[in-house]
Amino acid sequence: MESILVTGACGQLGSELTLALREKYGSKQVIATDIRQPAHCLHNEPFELLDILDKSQLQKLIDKYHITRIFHMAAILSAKAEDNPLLAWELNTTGLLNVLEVARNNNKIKIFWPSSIAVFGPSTPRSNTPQNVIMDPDTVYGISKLACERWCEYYNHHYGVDVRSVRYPGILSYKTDPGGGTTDYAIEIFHKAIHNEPYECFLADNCRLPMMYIDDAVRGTMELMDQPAGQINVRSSYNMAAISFTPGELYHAIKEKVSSLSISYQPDFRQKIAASWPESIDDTTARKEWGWAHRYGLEETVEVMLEGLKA
Ligand code: AKB
Repeated sequence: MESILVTGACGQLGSELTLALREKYGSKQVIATDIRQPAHCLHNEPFELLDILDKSQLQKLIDKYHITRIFHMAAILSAKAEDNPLLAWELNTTGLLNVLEVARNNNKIKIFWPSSIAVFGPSTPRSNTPQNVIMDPDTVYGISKLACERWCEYYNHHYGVDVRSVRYPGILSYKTDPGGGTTDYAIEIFHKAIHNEPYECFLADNCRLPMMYIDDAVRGTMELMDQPAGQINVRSSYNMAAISFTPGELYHAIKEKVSSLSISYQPDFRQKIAASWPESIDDTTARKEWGWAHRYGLEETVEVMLEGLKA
């Protein structure tokens, strides 16, 4: 019987991942943790407060609940990380190292840790970016994610820790707000659309980025964790793709359903971050090794986002 701990369980991905894990394994088997319990958190018990920098508290929870899997989702995202680079580095890297260390001392624990398309940088080929390629991220978030990928591989190769990871693109969801990412525009625009308000986009009209609907991201994450260990050859992080679009294309796709929507463009510092990331991702390795396949195209994503927000 699995006993699962989720860090960052009140965040955008953590919330819906916790709900999906509870659906599959039963509520009591999934311990949601976060540094605070915000009012909008999607789930209740069992919940424990956890600052991921507090390794002894993490160890206490592992012992208390006999944890067998950790989904370590707590992180500071790309745009927010630029406000406080040292805090972002500390939280993103030491947080993961604490999780890897508890797993090193308990070989029953399997870990999921999310990387990001932010590991790529200005010198990376931007179109159909391969699994293995030059990586020179120039954001603190990207630097921390790349360092963490190296740590994951190190702990797997040197200590046999069963850690698995994907490089998430921007994630679209309607149940919980995103928390300070560069791809957040793709959610904000839906909120404006359903309130019949104009949208001022902080990225340029033609800034193409890889994106994914949250149900695909959650399902893919759970599928990766269910594979036999021998099938997982990439222990840094897998490229994982679904759709790619620009703000202009997303605007037109939404406008087909909400004709009142209007948009203007005021690119800010996030445009420079986005311009250093890939436009599209080659995820052949994930598709071959563990059968990753997305289900939501742009049209389906627009439909489900609008319906969800209206409801
Ligand atoms: C962000 O924009 O920071 C995240 C990501 C792509 O990792 N959504």
